[in-house]
This record gives sequence, structure tokens and C-alpha cells, in this order.
Amino acid sequence: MKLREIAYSRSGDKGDVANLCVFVYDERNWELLRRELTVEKVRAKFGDLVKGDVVRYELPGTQGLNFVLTEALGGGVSRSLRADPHGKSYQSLILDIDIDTATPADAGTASRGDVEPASWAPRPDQVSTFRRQGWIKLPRLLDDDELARLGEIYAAEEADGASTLMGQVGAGDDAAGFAYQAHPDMAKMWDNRIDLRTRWPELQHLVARYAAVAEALIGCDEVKVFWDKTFTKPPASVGTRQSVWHQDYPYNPIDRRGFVSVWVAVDDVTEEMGAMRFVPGSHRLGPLGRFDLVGREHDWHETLRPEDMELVSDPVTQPLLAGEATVHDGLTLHGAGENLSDRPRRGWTIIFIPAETRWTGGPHPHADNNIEGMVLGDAWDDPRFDVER
Ligand SMILES: O=C(O)CCC(=O)C(=O)O
Repeated sequence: MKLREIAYSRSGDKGDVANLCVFVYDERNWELLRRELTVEKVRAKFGDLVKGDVVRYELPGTQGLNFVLTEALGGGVSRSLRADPHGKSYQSLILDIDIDTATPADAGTASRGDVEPASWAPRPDQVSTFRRQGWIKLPRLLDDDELARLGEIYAAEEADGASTLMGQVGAGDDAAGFAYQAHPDMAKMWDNRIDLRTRWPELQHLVARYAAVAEALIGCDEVKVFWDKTFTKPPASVGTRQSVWHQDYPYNPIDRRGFVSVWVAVDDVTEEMGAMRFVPGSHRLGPLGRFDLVGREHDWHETLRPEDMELVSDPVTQPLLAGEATVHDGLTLHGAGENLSDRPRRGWTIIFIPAETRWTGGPHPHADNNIEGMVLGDAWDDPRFDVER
């Protein structure tokens, strides 16, 4: 992200010295500014324009940084032949600096367990990153005990096997275009157990934590839990496949945007294990269609029109440490590579929808949990979809 998205600047000059102040619009971005706008970055950006020193002063009272650049104006106003002898355009230059909005935990620098779950809420710049690129990485919001327990629950669910998604594909799903879910190769791509939270109530407080994140990212007052499910990608020795590029939205009977998926890494997930990957900006393309996920392996851009390419950039793969997560928009094109490791890749996802979302009557293979008892036009207004706070 560019600095200008979170900050503005003022400049002054005295002789050959330029003075640049940068202030954040929102005080919650003050720590980000302090961390990201370093002397090194300013020096690199200004290059040969500054022959002398770059000195940074902090102004915590006004959430600003003041940079004094010496030998920076070509000799000063009365000597310089530059078109901008006062250095006013330096404001634009400094605001063009790239900043990394990842939190320290995002960057993998926080130690494991070094989290205060309740304290994390998306900053305004993280919300705007989510809206711009269609997905965002979350730091770890679980403490060590919660993470270990999630791993135990996940293992217990897998040992049981009764709740597999494929087991729920029923009559009529062929006509609705979901029959492929029962294909044996589907389990090589991923295997799902659904609605763990209904069998393990202790997961509800984690759901509530991610619900608050989802509400901030979507920009709605309240979300419902559409469902939660595991995504296990088996290792190569068992048989592994890529998670085919797709959007989630076309597979779901919902009437509006705001559908988001939180994907929590239960163990460390490296790129070679099939970490999630996303096409930044693809959520702006609208629904790209629903197709047989087993029968069709395609490159990420095959479903796009040439002009769509201007709205998106190349896919980004997002490895995660255990407990970290990503959140993606239901319209963001995403997938994952094969799992080339010798361990299963385990992720737990929670899917949220804005509380006002209505059922379109579209087909869905998981009627027991999602649409049983609902009539066309209903909202997901039932305790089984509530976030327990
Ligand atoms: O875990 C994967 O490989 C794919 C997950 C996915 O498609 C999703 O979370 O929407």
C-alpha cells in the first residue's frame, strides 16, 4: 500500500534544507507509520535529490513524523534552477513510499503464542487492503492452548469421519451440478468435515472472535455463521491435487455480497504443502460461474476476459504459521497447490454472511445444516447460525 492511503504531508524549506511532516489520518495507524516510514525508506525514495542527511523526529502528540533533509533543494530557493525550489512536490514523493501493512505477527516475527487475542481488530488500512485486494492475512488470534485444542478436535473429527461433506451429497445433486463432490478424486483436493462448532461448543468463542473481524472487514453490524468446515489436503503419498481456482460465491444460495471465509492454519502451512493462493483484485470481476471442481483443472486466468486482466494482478501464495489465518471475499478467485509434503495440510474455515443475507432458493448440497426448514427469501435467522458472543 502507498503511504498516501493512511497519511498526509506538509513541507517547508529554509535555504538548502527541506522539512517534511507526515501525519496519519487515523491515530490507530500511528504505530504503523512509526514502524514503516524509516529514514532508510525516505533516503531510498529521494535518491540523489538529497545530498546531505535525512533526520527523523517523532511527534507523538500529533501522530506525525518530521523529516529534515539537508542539501536537498539544489542549493536553496535563490540558487536552485529546479522547477520546484521550495520542495513542495516532495510531499507527493514521500507519500508515494510503499508501506507494509502486515502486523508483526503477519510478518512472522511474533513468537508463537505471543498474542493477545482480544486486542486484535482490523485497522482501517487493513480493512482497505481487504477491500482492495479481496483477501488479507490475519495474525494469530488463538493462544497456545486454544490452538492445541483445535488440533485435537480436528483429529477427533477426522477419526470419526461421520461428518464428511461428501457423505452428504444426495439425490438431486447431479441435476444441481454438485454430484462431482462425491467423486473419489475430490478428497485428493480437499476433504471436509462440516459444522464442527455444533459438536464442539468450545469452538464458539473462536467463531465469535473471527466474527468480529469479519464484521469489520465486511462493514456490517452483524454476521451469521453460514457454516464452518475443515479443509484437509492429503499428502502426495495418499494422492494430492491442486485446489482448483474458483470463487465461493457461485456455489452458494445467497442474495448478496459480504460472504467471507476465514481460513485458519491448524499447523504450519508452507507453499509446498498447498498454501492458499489468491488473485488480488479478482473480487471486482463479479461471479465467474460454477463448474465441476474435479473435472476441470485450469489456470487462474482462463475464466477471465482480456479486459479483466487490468483489474487483477498475479496470484499471491500465502504460507501461514499455525494459528495464523487468511480471510477472503466470496468473489475472490482462490485455490491452492498440491501438498508435496509428507503430512496432511489442515485448515479450519468459518464462513460468515451479513445477517440480512437471504436464501435465493438455489441448490446446495448441505441442506441439513444450511437450508433445512428455510423458505425462499428467508434470512439465516435461526439460532444454529448465530454467533455466540
Ligand atoms: O483449502 C483449500 O485448498 C481450498 C479452500 C477453499 O476453497 C476455501 O476456503 O474457500
